Amino acid sequence: MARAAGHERRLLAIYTGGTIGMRYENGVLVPGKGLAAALRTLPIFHDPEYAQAQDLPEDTLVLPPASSGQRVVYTVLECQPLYDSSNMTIGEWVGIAQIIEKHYEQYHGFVVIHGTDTMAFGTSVLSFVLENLQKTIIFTGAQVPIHALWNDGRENLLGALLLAGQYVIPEVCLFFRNQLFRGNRATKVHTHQVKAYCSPNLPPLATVCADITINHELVRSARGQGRLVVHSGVERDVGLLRIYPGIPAALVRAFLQPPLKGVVMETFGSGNGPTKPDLLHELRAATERGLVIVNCSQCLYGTVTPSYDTGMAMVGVGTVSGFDMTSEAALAKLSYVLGLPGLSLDGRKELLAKDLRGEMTPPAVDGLGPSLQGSKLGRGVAQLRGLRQEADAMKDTLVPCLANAAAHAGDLEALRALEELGSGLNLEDFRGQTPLHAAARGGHAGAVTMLLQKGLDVNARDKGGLSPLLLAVRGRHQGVIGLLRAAGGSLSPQELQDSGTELCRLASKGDREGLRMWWQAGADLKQPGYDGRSALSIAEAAGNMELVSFLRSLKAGTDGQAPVS
Ligand code: ASN
Repeated sequence: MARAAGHERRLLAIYTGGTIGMRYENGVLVPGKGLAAALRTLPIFHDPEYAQAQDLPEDTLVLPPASSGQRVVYTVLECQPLYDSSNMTIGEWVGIAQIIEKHYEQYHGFVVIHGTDTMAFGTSVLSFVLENLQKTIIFTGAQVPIHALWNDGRENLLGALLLAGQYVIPEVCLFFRNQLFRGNRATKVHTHQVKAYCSPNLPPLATVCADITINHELVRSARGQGRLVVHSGVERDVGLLRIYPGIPAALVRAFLQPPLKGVVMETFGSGNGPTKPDLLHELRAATERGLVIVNCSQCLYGTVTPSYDTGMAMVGVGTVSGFDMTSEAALAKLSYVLGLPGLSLDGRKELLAKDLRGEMTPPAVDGLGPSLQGSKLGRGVAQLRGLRQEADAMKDTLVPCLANAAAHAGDLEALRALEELGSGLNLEDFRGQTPLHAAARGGHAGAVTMLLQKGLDVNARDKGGLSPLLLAVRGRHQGVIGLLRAAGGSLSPQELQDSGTELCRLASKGDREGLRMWWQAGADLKQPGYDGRSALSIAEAAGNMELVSFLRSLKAGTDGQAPVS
């Protein structure tokens, strides 16, 4: 997760319908057009002066400045038709994913304004069909229309816009009543209270109160370096079956008939079901002819564990454990996995048992595969596979940190060895720092040159918005600063803006070398500090004439900035 850098952040707000924009017709609520026009009249949603000065188009609104001074500019795309989300299907959610794909490069993030009834199905579907997501997507809506005098829509929409505008949380999220949830972990739990959503098995990714608190360790880092991929070919013949006491086998048989290809079965407690032979016979017959059954619990909290005979029976008939997934997530995952081309049935079951998008918490050690639980040999194979998965996961976690340690130490040999492991060097550690950040921080010109040659982004920003160039300035690594500048490195507007106070501090200490580093990195030495004074005025006030003439000499012939060598 990163605090987003840049003065202006552009969002696309996709309005699909839902109570938030609804109006009464014949005494009942129906979707209402013209949400952007309504928002335009509300000062918390639109600053007309800024919009006019920037000549923003009619469909584009801008929030008043945030405390950071950042502007969130958002374009409202009103879908046609607008839906009560009870009428939405997987087709509409894939459609939203395709809208995001079409506009992906134009915007920093996306807000999806949606009805609450099926929002968790929508967020779950998008979480699977979007692969290599690098930007924030936040669904939100309301229990009371935004047009009502008192409503929850304003707060929810404002929070979603601020979070999507100011933070890079590369996940499909759901924001409701001050809490940002991972979309495939959330579920609607109240028909009309404004605290309509909860995330039973994963704490919120962020909470918005007096301050925004991000739960950093929960936010998944961006996966893959490639382009966004939208998996539109989802399987629609999937279903949800809730087991109830005494459910007749004949009813289950009727439900499991073709063309159904996958079923999420909601069982009791920790995944237990009735062990009536005729019912088990129907379930087994279905899995044996290739129907995929995912076993989820009817309980909101906790996970599926076969600790009872009645739970083991569900394993025995060939179901796949849904662990602690919500039914919404399980159904969306089933559609996604069954829609992937070219996989065997066992391959699909294996994917279903894996955590793909943070949707579930499989057991840490004995992650037994779905189709390998019957025999001793099968369990051995599953454990071996679990070890391999763990090793892969460990590699994914360790390699970026090792690469950064090697780059920081200037150890080219270690960097080459890590590159040969196959993940390349274009990696980010838990702080969002690339090996180029680390090499710049360590001041190793050789490592910097190598990493630039390997194509690492000279202007990559870490989760705090810092560039390799800024780290080189802080470390006073003159040679590295020159290399980064020559490769197109520049300080971000935020870094430049923040430099004023640091320049004044250096001037007050008479630190010529420190000032030279900033100048070399392209900072404007006239940049005022927090009290409006510049480094020069501080040097003058201190009577440090040597520093004054030094600062004047640096400025000569330029506008205060160093030329790029
Ligand atoms: N029926 C509405 C919908 O899902 C409920 C809401 O948005 N609060 O579209």
